[in-house]
Amino acid sequence: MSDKKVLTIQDISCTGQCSLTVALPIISACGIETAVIPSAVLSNHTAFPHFTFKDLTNELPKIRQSWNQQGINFSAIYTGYLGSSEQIAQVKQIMADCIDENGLKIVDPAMADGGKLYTGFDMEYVEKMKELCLEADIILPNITEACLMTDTEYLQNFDCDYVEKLITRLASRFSAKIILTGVGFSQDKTGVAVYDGNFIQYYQHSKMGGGSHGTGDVYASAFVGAIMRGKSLYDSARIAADFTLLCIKNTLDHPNHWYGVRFEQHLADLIDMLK
Ligand code: PXL
Repeated sequence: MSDKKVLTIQDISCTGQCSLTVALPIISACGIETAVIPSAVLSNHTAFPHFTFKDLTNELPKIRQSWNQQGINFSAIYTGYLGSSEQIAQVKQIMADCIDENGLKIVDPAMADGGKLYTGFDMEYVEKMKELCLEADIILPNITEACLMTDTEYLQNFDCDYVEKLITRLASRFSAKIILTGVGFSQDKTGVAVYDGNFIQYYQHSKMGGGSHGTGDVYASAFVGAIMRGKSLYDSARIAADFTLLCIKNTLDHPNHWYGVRFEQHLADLIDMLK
């Protein structure tokens, strides 16, 4: 197996099954060495009624300088939820200084869902996130994030024309390949639209539940694991969707488990999907 190394930069929500606590186990399970920089430490994610928040922006330049002195670099850098708009400049610097030549830059602009920004984010953060996406090789916005990044009205129900408009607008601003998530054209279907720079391909599957917290992070992490294992853009998007769906199904009968998805029992299935 390869000796590729991924660095992922996102928060540690100490409990709540999102960001680093799903990225680290999922990418590692894919057989890929995974390093982390925590962007912030929270007691739990921000969909809980209360949370603590410690921004770690000041640590980022120190970590970068230490790695630069020691020649520590990564084959890919994958970013998710970041601590503040000020932090994004530091993340750009890490992307420039700590990546191998031809390393892959993957940005999940994790900042919004269901038509709304997550608690704590504002339009200044959106503007900075757009700057980070300019650096990326692959971006994985959901529909809400794509709307915010392209000044497009958010629609809950939409058709193919709307999705193509969103992708065209994203492609005119960003040179990255695009995995647009949460793309479903009927009540009981969802999926992704994959734009490789030339064509759009869709992957649709059944929709389970009314949307669960942390599934964007589960999806992006499985995608990163698959692409690092040499799967194509479309196959990685499909495998990540199939894995996320299994995790959601595994959580539906557990109403107290509203805060995340029970992904752990399906890591073995993900490993199988990569064979
Ligand atoms: O899953 C996205 C996410 C990550 N990290 C934190 C969050 C959220 C979504 O609400 O609050 C802290």
